[in-house]
Amino acid sequence: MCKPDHVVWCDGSKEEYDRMANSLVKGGTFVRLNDELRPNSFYCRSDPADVARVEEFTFICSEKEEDAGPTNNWADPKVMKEKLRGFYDGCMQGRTMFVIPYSMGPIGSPIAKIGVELTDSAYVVVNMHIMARVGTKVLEVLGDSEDFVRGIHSVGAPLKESKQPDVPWPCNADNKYITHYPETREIWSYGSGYGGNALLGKKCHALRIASVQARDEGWMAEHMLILKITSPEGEVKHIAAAFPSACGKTNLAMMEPTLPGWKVETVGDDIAWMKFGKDGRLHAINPETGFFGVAPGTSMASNPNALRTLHANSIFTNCAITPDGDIWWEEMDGDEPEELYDWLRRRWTPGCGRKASHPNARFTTPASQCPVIAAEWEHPGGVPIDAFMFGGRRATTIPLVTEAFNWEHGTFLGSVMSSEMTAAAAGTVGTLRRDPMAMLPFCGYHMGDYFAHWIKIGKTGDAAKLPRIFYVNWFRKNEEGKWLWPGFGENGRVLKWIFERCNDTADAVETPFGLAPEKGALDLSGLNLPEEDVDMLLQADKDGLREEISDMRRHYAKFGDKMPSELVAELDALAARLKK
Ligand code: TSX
Ligand code: MN
Repeated sequence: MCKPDHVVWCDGSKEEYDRMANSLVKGGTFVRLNDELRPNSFYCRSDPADVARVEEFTFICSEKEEDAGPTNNWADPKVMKEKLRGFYDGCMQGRTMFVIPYSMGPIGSPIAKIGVELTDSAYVVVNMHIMARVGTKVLEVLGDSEDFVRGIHSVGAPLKESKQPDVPWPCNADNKYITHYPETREIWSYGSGYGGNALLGKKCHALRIASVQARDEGWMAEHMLILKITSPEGEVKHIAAAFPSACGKTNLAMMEPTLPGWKVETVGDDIAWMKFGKDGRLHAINPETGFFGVAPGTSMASNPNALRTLHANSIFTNCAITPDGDIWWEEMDGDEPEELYDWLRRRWTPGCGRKASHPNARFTTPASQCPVIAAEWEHPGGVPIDAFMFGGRRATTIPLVTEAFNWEHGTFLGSVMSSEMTAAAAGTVGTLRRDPMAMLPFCGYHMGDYFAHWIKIGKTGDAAKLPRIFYVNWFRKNEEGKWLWPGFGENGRVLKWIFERCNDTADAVETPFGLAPEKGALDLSGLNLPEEDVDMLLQADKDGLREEISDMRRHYAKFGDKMPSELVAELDALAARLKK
């Protein structure tokens, strides 16, 4: 169908990576960075028409429209495939089709899953080398099994004339389709070479298709970081946490706690796959092997361990490049360089009035290079999860930390999760966007059925062994618009309270929203926060919440009769508690 000139089976070797990176340099897609400053690393600029995931062209093509639900675009699978076959016909002419067998999760892990991505993008191949386990070793484990996700990807830019020159970033500016077929576990992607549109193991497989598999098979595929926390006494717990974009998920996954003796280590920064173990607890793996992180804003202040991770062997897309051949982005440490070239290849100087890097510029970097990667991050059985955290960016109303009364209440808190929009997303800055469990763009089926799956997991599990659920908000402000919470490494104080709640050694008081730290239970030693700031920070604003009930009801109404009665009851109970 695609009519490539060549077909190459990727073996996943270092030689393959080096060969393909070099060919990308030769073709003008990559620039090799200064080997003294950024060893074995590459700089890449995309087409300006291909810079982010395209949610309006992302489809869940389930047999029945109802199964995609109101939060996904739906198209009939037969109709969509027919249309795409038209696009795919000859789409790889003049190009090579690469066959990438990959494993999401440690190869052979009982929680891992295999996929095969066909792609005509060498950029995808080298990024997949960093982000997933790829190559022959995956095929050996797969053997004759038919149990793998089938993915096809094309940038949609055939080279029709035999000597037609290629461009640095081929893509199809007019037609982009990111399509998922949950029943047949297929992904068909066309027209974009960027991130989640093209690296099919990540959002397409590990979240959209896997969420459907998880529902069918009784496990969980969640948009969550996984961190390991160790107390000064050496006791270990694991926390999985879901946040919408622009809340600093990667920063939290790698943070350096300021409280003496406490240690945070990283298991994953984006996706968690969880299954019940023989011990009755939920065990999580990070299905990925790399971090595909937003570059601008990543600094020694916000995330020192990310910067230490990407010191070498990394790919940088759509940031800026310095005259001496290193990368740069906004808020990176040190002075602004006197001169650089921006992501659009233009000369850039400080104060010129433009951003040097695209707001969605990315680094692709190996997780194994993270100085705080947890020793057990590749454990095939995963890590036992003690707590879930949900959170969002809220200047008002929502307190710093709340513990849910129980699993169903925690599921409720996750289902109404909300964030104020930042400039990055379309829409008015400051408006509330509800993003249940941070899965809005990533759930491969009806969100009401997804909520029901969460409720079912709660009924399957033994209440004493299920993760406790917490809701956090690092972003509360006072009336003058000043941050009430220092955030970043100081968030370790919140993690400490969560840790101690899991051991029943920290006190809490009941509030209408959930359980709040009792006065003195949250370790604020040495912070010198004004008492009135602390009071405001730890309190849910009852009036604000009361005003939000109708918005929550409208949010639930979208899911119609798929909405589990348990969650409607939780919303009614919250409304009743707020009336008192
Ligand atoms: O990532 C963030 N985290 C989590 C860190 C582990 N950010 C950055 C968000 C954008 C991606 C935060 N921003 C956090 C936070 O906890 N908190 C804030 C808000 C904030 C910003 C600056 C300060 C304080 C709070 N600076 C000073 O108080 C000096
Ligand atoms: Mn993500």
